[in-house]
Amino acid sequence: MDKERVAEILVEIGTLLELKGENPFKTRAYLNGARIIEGLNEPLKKLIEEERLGELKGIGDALQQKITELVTTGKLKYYDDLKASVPSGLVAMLEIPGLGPKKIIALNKNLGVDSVEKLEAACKDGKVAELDGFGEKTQTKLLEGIAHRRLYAQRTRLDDALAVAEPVLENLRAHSDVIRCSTAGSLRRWRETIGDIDFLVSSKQPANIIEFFVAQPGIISVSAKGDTKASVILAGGIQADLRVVTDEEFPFALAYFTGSKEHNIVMRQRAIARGLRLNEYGLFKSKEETRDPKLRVACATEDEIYSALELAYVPPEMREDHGEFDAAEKGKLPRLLEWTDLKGALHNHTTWSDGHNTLEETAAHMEELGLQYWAVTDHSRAAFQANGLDEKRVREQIKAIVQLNKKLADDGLDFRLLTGSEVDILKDKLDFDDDLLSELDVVVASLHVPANNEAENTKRLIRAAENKFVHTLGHLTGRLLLEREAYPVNQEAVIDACAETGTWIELNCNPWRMDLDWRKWFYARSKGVKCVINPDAHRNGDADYLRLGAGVARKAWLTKADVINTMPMEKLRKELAKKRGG
Ligand code: DGT
Ligand code: CA
Ligand code: CA
Ligand code: ZN
Repeated sequence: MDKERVAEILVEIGTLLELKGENPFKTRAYLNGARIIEGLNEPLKKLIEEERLGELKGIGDALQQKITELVTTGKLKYYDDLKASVPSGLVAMLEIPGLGPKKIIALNKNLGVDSVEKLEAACKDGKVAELDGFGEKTQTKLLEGIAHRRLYAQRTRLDDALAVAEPVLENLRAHSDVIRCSTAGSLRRWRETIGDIDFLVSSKQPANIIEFFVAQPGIISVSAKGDTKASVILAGGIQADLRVVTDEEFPFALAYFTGSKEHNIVMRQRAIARGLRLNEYGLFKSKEETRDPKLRVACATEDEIYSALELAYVPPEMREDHGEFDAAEKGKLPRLLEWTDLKGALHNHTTWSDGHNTLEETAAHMEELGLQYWAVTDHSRAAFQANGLDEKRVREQIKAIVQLNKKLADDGLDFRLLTGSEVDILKDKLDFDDDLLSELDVVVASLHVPANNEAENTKRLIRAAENKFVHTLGHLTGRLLLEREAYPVNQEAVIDACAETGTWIELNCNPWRMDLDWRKWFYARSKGVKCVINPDAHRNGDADYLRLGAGVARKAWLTKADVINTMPMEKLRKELAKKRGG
């Protein structure tokens, strides 16, 4: 490890200590130490070997030992532990202009703010302005800073990307010069985060399409504009690329720009193996790179390109070179779940804890959507910051739901709410005892306050899975996309335990989470673990996340039979009873 990296880590330690509210002298020692190491004019390694680190003024015993560990082992346990002990949301807040550790601590202490998102909400509610040392002006500046940071952030969550892409796609589709159009790239492949949005259009009038595209509402700036290509920055700071091709080229361009790059590489190799050439302009009867239309193998659709390469059609979500070629060659691609297969959801919140809609509003909305059931799994007692329910309130809620269901039945409706809880997994037990859990239709168990220790978290989750009243684990890794990493956990071990105990695993399709990750579902499926796609809804509009979740489930190769909440009500009730021995 070179001295620059060592210095960087020392600075980071100083900042983390500051965020923890440690004594300023300790913090300063690390910053000083970093400066000294950076300014060395002999090799750090030599100093350590000759045990002369201690001779440097300003490098005390503790620093000496840490620098030695870093340089000799390439790691520092103290640093790893420290990093794990500070919420990454607090660290992320450092990136906002005008926010230093002191202010972040004040925000955290007084308003419970521990992420950029919560800070934004607090600013919008006017709560930050009321704090000592902040004021109206600071609050406005922070909001600007947050917007700015978002504008230039590297990737965007799927929900945000879809929200800006779909209206543009609709407008393109309605344009009279557009023959065919589609999104492409990671968005069409339904990745959980998107780098830039790709649009593809076929037309005989590319210039008209380009002009129309760069004049779309919500475009902040135009970064490039050519005869058949344009790039723009959309609201929210997302970049979007448009390409206009001829209609003969369209299927080839669509396949190419949908990617993934890894998938394309294998496609191209298959073409070469058959004496052909594949690129964004076509599949050509040629051994050389070409775009000569006379040599093109006519394919009207992507489907025909796959056929020409002796493959079954691979849905865009599967194009990640995750085994799709092997399956497509053998005609063994699974028939993927469709989002309209989903009949309800088993993890949701209402005003009884931290949700925004009442039981009545929730039931009315979900019934209107054509769903059959919706489990109300408000937080348990330990989640006091989310207004978790104690036993008494859970039992009151059960009564309220039973009553509401009776009313639904009297009105001749088939839709039902299910009773439930998102019970916290505590250090050595669940937040509720089995008696109460046994009274609930649906029990989701979630780890909201994880340890900094993989074995410990793994043990807690396995213990939850072993409880026969727990139907499913909630958001297994606790990650928040683009904001917070997963807590340390042995996912395979937890999946194994779920397989053994008949516990389902949630694909939490709240777009911040998408947890369990689609890549891990390959293992879960191989173990026969069933999936529940849950929006973790906190307001009625969150039911829309089911569509996002189904897309991500398709990336995981999940079929209707793999997903519990595709079952109609009566079958679901039987499944819910199974683990309990019913
Ligand atoms: P993103 O934007 O980072 O979320 O991911 P993509 O997959 O949308 O990547 P992007 O926008 O850079 O390119 C769109 C597609 O174009 C990509 O999925 C595959 C294709 N593509 C781009 N560059 C290359 C390349 O160098 N080789 C190959 N084979 N394909 C490429
Ligand atoms: Ca892209
Ligand atoms: Ca792109
Ligand atoms: Zn939760």
